[in-house]
Amino acid sequence: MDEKKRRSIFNHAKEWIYEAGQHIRDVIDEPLYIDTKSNPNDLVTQMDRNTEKYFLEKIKHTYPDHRLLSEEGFGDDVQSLDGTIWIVDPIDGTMNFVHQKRNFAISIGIYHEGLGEIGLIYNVMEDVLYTAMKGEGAYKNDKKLPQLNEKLTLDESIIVVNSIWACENRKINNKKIQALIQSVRGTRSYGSAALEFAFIAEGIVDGYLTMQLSPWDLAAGVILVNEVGGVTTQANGESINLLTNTTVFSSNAVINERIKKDFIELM
Ligand code: 2AM
Ligand code: CA
Ligand code: CA
Ligand code: CA
Repeated sequence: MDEKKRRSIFNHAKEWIYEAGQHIRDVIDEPLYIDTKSNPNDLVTQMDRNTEKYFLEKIKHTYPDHRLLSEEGFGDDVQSLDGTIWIVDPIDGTMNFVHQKRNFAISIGIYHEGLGEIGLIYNVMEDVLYTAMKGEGAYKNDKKLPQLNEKLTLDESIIVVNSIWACENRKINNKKIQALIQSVRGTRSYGSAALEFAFIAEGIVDGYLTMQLSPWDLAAGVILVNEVGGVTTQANGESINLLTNTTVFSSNAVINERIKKDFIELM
């Protein structure tokens, strides 16, 4: 994708993400209609659906040849990475949205022929927008983020983990995770994968290990992390497939190999 095209798509995405976020803030105290999906803790609200429909309408109107891959099912049935694809999570951190009315984000990753071109992650209630374009670095509210700390050591690192260490047919060696938790300075869990990637890019946490994410959870985040010199792979080190659910380990490059080698064992 040429630079002018990328810039123009970026400007639209930025305008729309701000508008969608403004709307969510405007109606944040109105009643929520909460449904559950795969299990009683897997929540969705009318705001997830309405926000996704908003992006669908904007994208299809402005870019009829672009496709949308998104969580709540209003987008396209995307089976390949051909062409330009918007990978959108209308609300990432729905449980936070429902319970806390904060700590959730809108995430947009835009890929062209399988390559990450544009990433935007909007922390809606804090009005903080993280953005990145391929080869141009990452930004927080238009301020360029520095490259990640090249002198970071494991014992000075903060790692994002959550409490789910098994899913479907994947399990992790819990003993090694305990050893990892004891080897780092601290752990955190924010409940929004998109924000967790953005926080790595910002350098306020140093890694994120999780057993199951979907394409819309990570599409923008991997672009942001990449632009500041971080590394994102599956937990076993293989590259991420943008069309399937996946394990993820994303971190500052300095601690990446060591953690994968010494602490992550899938069984
Ligand atoms: P969501 O809020 O858009 O569903 C919670 O730790 C984070 O993991 C959120 O970013 C959440 O996205 C994501 N997630 C991915 N798969 C999930 C699942 N099966 N159940 C709950 N959260 C999931
Ligand atoms: Ca969800
Ligand atoms: Ca999500
Ligand atoms: Ca979501």
